[in-house]
Amino acid sequence: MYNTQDKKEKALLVVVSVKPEKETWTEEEIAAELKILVESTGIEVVEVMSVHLKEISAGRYIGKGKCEEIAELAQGLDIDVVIFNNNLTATQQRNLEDIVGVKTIDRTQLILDIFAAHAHTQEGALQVELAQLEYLLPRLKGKGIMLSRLGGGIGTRGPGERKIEIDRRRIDERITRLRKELENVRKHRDTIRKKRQKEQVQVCSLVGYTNAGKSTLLNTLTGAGRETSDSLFTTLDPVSRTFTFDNHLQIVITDTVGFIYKLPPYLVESFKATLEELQYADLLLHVVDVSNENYPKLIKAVDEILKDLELNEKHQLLIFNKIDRLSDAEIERMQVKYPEAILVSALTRANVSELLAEIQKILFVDNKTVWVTFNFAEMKILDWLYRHASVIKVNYTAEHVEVKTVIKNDLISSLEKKGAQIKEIER
Ligand SMILES: Nc1nc2c(ncn2[C@@H]2O[C@H](COP(=O)(O)OP(=O)(O)OP(=O)(O)O)[C@@H](O)[C@H]2O)c(=O)[nH]1
Ligand SMILES: [Mg+2]
Repeated sequence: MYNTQDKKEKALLVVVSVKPEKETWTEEEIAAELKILVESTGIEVVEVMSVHLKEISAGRYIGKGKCEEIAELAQGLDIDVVIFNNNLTATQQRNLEDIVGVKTIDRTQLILDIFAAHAHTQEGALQVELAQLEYLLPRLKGKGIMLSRLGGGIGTRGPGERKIEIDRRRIDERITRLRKELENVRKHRDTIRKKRQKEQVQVCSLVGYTNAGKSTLLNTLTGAGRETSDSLFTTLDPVSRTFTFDNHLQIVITDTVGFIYKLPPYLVESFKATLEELQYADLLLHVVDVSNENYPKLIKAVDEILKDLELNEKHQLLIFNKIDRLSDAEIERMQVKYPEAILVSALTRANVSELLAEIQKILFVDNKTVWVTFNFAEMKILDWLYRHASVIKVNYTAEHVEVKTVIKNDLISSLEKKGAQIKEIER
């Protein structure tokens, strides 16, 4: 899908580790994931080189000798692109490319290129283009870079591709326009969300590492016809589907962009509108591919991103997916180790009804409808309620704010600690 030419582009990967080690992933794990990412774009990985450093060079990231080694290797192996696993500054990238002699890109550009190729809808395209431009801007210095270079890192045709040179000012203008358009998207979302809140619909959001099987699970549950694939970052646009339980209770399930270890900050920033949806979820369905032997670290990587997004306090249900690839003994061992997790296969539907029963229990059994009262000075309680409960009605009296809300039982005490008064309503 990326390479239209018959000849596959050839890549040399460079995995740099800096001593003392700050990484929680081993060098092998990092290299393996980078290889999968690159190969998912249709590029052939010819060689993986590891570089050990005591200190990062501000100008080149790695030492001169190593650069020359890479240049030699690239020439000998007929390499088209050198891909670094770390992020490079504009200066480092430029200097490296000068010495190495072939196109040299970093991990952020690789991921941006993958995103660009997968942005099918208008919103996805807007968000990716914004991320690409923000990444490009500091790289414009000195050289007149063709914007067509964007998304051109690995031979893709990103939405930002233009044949003409665009200067910094025009990029700035474009960024402003994109931000404005995304703001409209956000407003539209807000309207839909408010309607849902008014109707008291509970929302579950699928989160998880890229390729965990989130979209497949959504399809299995709702027959949504979402695109799924074995390539990474298949889903970029959030989608919501209604699911109705046998007893007619309804919930909304949303699918969203997958996470990855060290998600480039540009992407978090531009995908704000998408990720914002998660703030309003009543329950996060954290899907994990347990057939990946590195799964504990994938869980950790996702939890770290959730923490950065201030979503770590949200109720989370761990869903271990792809158990059809495990032996019975492995499944049993896993269940003992993670008693809170629900083990399923989105593909074979194994255990999916248990999953649904658990979701129903969390969303509906432990809930209470209450009036929450607090002083105007405590308006942050209202924000908290929007994030943690389902707000039905807000009344402003002369002295107080009164909020009718449906909230999980176990959250009531933390609400009282914040200084709110709670009155239960019989239903
Ligand atoms: N064997 C097996 N494969 C599965 C299962 N669930 C999903 N897959 C496969 O895993 C791959 C990724 O599935 P997706 O549903 O696209 O994953 P995703 O989490 O939505 O990925 P992104 O949108 O890229 O973040 C696809 O090839 C699916 O067919 C499962 O239960 N068992
Ligand atoms: Mg998906």
